[in-house]
Amino acid sequence: MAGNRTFTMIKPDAFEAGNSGAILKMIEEAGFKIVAMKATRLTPELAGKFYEVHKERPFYKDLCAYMSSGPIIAAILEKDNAVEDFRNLIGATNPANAAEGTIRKIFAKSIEANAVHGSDSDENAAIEGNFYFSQLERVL
Ligand code: IDP
Ligand code: MG
Repeated sequence: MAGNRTFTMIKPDAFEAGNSGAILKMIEEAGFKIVAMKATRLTPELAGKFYEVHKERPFYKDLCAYMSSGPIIAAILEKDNAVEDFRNLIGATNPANAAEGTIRKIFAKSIEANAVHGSDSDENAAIEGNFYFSQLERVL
């Protein structure tokens, strides 16, 4: 059975551009409930940990520098079929390939600075939510 939670970040490009509110509005209007949320900032080391699965990829170093370049918003979201529905809401990794009306199509600046993160599986949604939020911050 598909899980009902996913994890997202509003990335530094979208936060800096003042698009956090518009993105959160799209997320809520698509039926996701915010069950934990905070504004924070990654260090390069923490970004490296979060994206460890990509450490052999050529873009890893740049990605860690970019993700620690400014504030972000981290959130746990709830909806039926959350992981798949949220990936559909955000669109393809490269905004050039993202469908019309998706968050990345509207707000992303590049394949790297692509406005938002969305978990790719129920298992990673739980791992990523736990990375950012303590048990006390996950009371809902
Ligand atoms: P996803 O965020 O759509 O799941 P992943 O392949 O998991 O995409 O990549 C993680 C993040 O790494 C992307 O969201 C993007 O910020 C960055 N990224 C992915 N592919 C590239 C690339 O080819 N060049 C630069 N950055 C990339
Ligand atoms: Mg991914």
